[in-house]
Amino acid sequence: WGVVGHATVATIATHYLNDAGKSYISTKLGPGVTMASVASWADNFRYTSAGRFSAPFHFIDAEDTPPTSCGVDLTRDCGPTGCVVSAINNYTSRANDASLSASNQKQALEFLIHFIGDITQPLHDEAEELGGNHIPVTWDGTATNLHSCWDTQMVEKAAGGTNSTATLTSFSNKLIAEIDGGMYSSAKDGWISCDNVATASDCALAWAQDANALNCQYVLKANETGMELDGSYYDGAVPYIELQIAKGGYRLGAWVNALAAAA
Ligand code: DCM
Ligand code: DCM
Ligand code: DCM
Ligand code: ZN
Ligand code: ZN
Repeated sequence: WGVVGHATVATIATHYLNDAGKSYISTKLGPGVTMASVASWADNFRYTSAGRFSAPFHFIDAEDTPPTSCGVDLTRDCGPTGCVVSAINNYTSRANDASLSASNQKQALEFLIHFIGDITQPLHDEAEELGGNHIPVTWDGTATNLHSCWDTQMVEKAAGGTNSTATLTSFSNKLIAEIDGGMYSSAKDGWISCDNVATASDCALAWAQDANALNCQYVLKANETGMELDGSYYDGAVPYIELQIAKGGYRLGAWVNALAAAA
């Protein structure tokens, strides 16, 4: 996801923190530092020389065959340099590792806030055409690629704007209302059925499988090269985008509450 997606995930997560979760965030990130304000830090860090090691942690390249057959195989798909599943496992453990410096624990939590968002973007759980980066499309006539549209253009259109407090507040509140009493109210318990920070790798693999399945259901069904996405493709995608962002936010809130309970 781009900045709006990550900030929305973090804003939704913040809404679901219990008292222990709120105090955990304040202790680890520093007083007054919001989850939304650090949610895209990992995307800046990965392009620095110090942060290059973390670039593979944003995705898992599932070598499946969409749209016919989808699936993630951790042994096959998580390479020696790591992937989003191993990163969530590593940083879940590091966030609560009292033997690490406060700054390393903070960085671990910032990575988690980001990766629990990225893992719900279907194309971050897919190897095909480099997660869609190599599928040329147009967005309102401008040349781009399928991955970028899922990360940014379609999210901004669904949110009603680019990154601003007003956009984040309205988009987050809309999705929170659907979680609490709307179309997600019966699904939400299933989103956090894996909530044991001691089995983070199993949970993250289940989350990757869940998002990867959407590549067969919708994301990679329409893959004629150069297609215009700002039309019927967007209309079909928006329910999945909202679902995945709501899911990431609700899960992240529960994960932080679980980290706080385990600390
Ligand atoms: N690091 C990490 N995960 C690990 C070990 C290290 O992300 N399991 C990161 C934290 C620092 C960098 O590597 O950004 C260097 O770590 P250290 O400070 O432990 O040398
Ligand atoms: N930052 C962060 N977590 C870190 C390092 C940096 O959230 N572990 C944020 C704080 C600043 C920005 O990234 O807003 C730039 O930080 P730096 O000066 O450390 O590169
Ligand atoms: N990406 C991905 N799978 C890959 C490579 C990249 O999901 N195998 C994601 C990470 C970024 C986007 O695609 O969100 C663009 O990556 P980059 O800037 O590395 O080209
Ligand atoms: Zn991306
Ligand atoms: Zn990312």
